[in-house]
Amino acid sequence: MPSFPGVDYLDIDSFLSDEEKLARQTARQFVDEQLLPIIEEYNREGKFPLQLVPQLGELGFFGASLTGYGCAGMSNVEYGLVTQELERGDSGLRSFISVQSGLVMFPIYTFGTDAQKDRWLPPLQQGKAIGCFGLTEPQFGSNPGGMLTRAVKKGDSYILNGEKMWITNGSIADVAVVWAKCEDEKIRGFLVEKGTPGFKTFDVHGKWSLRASVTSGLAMTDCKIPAENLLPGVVGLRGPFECLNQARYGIGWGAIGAAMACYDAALNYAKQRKQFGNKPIASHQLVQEKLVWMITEISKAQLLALQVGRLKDQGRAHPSQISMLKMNNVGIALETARKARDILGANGIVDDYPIMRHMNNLESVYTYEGTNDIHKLIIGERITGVAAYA
Ligand code: TGC
Ligand code: FAD
Repeated sequence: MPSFPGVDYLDIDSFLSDEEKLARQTARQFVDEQLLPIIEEYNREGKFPLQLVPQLGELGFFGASLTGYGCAGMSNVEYGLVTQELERGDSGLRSFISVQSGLVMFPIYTFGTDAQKDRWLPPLQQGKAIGCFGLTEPQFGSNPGGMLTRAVKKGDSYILNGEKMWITNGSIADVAVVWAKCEDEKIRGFLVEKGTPGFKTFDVHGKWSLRASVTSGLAMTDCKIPAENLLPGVVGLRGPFECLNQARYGIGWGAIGAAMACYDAALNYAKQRKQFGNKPIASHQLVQEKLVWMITEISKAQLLALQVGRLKDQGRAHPSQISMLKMNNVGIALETARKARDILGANGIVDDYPIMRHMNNLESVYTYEGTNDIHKLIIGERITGVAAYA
């Protein structure tokens, strides 16, 4: 299969360094050679392609922007370009990387003890261990501050009780980063290992979205973990939110990849498909208008991602700027997928083409890591000074 040529209407490549283009090319080749030949089958069967995980580790994609512990030390822009390519393949694969990197390795790296880092970061980086992140609960999604999960200190242990829901990688994870309220009503993070008595997982079935990704519930019933499994470096909701900044950033780039895949499929189709005589549908103004909307929004999304990435590399990205990146880019990717599906007519609904899979995936991406509307409210609070959540 020839390598994907990319989508670069504004010559944004001229702003990228050779290292950045190399990181993107590595991920592009991996997706073209390893993921695309199998993804429709895995999506149809509702399975995650677990066999790809060690290779993703070897390529340095786990914890890519961290340093030490075998991590690649990529810049944020390099990491973003990697997630863009991975999500061009499938949002499920990018989800796996986002969770492993931004939601599991990042909190251990940033808030963990040396012993926790030594124990978990090398195998997580290599893909020999898998992690998950438990913040959302059945009754608390957009407002995790209301969580019911409790951690009570008893001697040299913590006893955890509660339920987490919609947890990516939950049942395949060796370690779960679980956020729970302590007796002082403050939220803290804990490492819960697979197999701990009182810790159970169950998978969510019947998903029409992110079918090639594992989504689970976590149930903790008098689940006793050693006190040294507390992440000591942070207290309060700031802890999980700092992790979300990392993952939301990768999603903002990743969504461009899904949009690129849909645009590319629609453009190629429109140039081949003929109706009303011998002219391809690409020659009609209404079809061109849709393609023009897509390439314009993809180009704007690329500029937004690159600017937030450059700010992040300088340590200057504000969380609300990352919210704009996630909100805008997932929104335009979903709309791109819908317009692309339209251009393919009936062919748009079958998995001979990637469009409907991306469209369905993007419905989850639109909701997780802060819904589209929650990000509007975050930006609204930043510009007006008034929080409008409650
Ligand atoms: P609020 O009172 O505003 O803040 C509490 C504390 O947190 C601080 N903070 C942040 N710190 C760093 N980064 C951010 N983005 C932060 N946002 C807030 C804040 O300064 C405060 O600190 P302190 O020290 O004063 O205590 O919190 P709130 O309860 O009013 O909530 C605000 C709101 C709605 C924006 C927030 O709750 C929110 O973002 N909700 C969305 C929930 C969400 O995104 N959940 C995601 C779950 S994980 C997931 O979906 C993974 S998908 C995985 C995959 O890719 O497959
Ligand atoms: P709700 O919060 O109930 O929102 C429902 C609707 O109400 C939305 O439209 C929302 O925008 C709107 N709404 C809510 N509050 C307001 C308000 N104040 N003003 C205006 N509108 C509002 N969570 C994890 O912790 N870890 C994971 O790994 C993880 N993976 C996920 C994987 C998948 C496939 C999915 C679908 C979800 C995952 N989540 C995960 C959960 C995800 O973060 C939540 O679904 C998300 O935060 C929204 O919560 P909710 O589904 O409870 O929706």
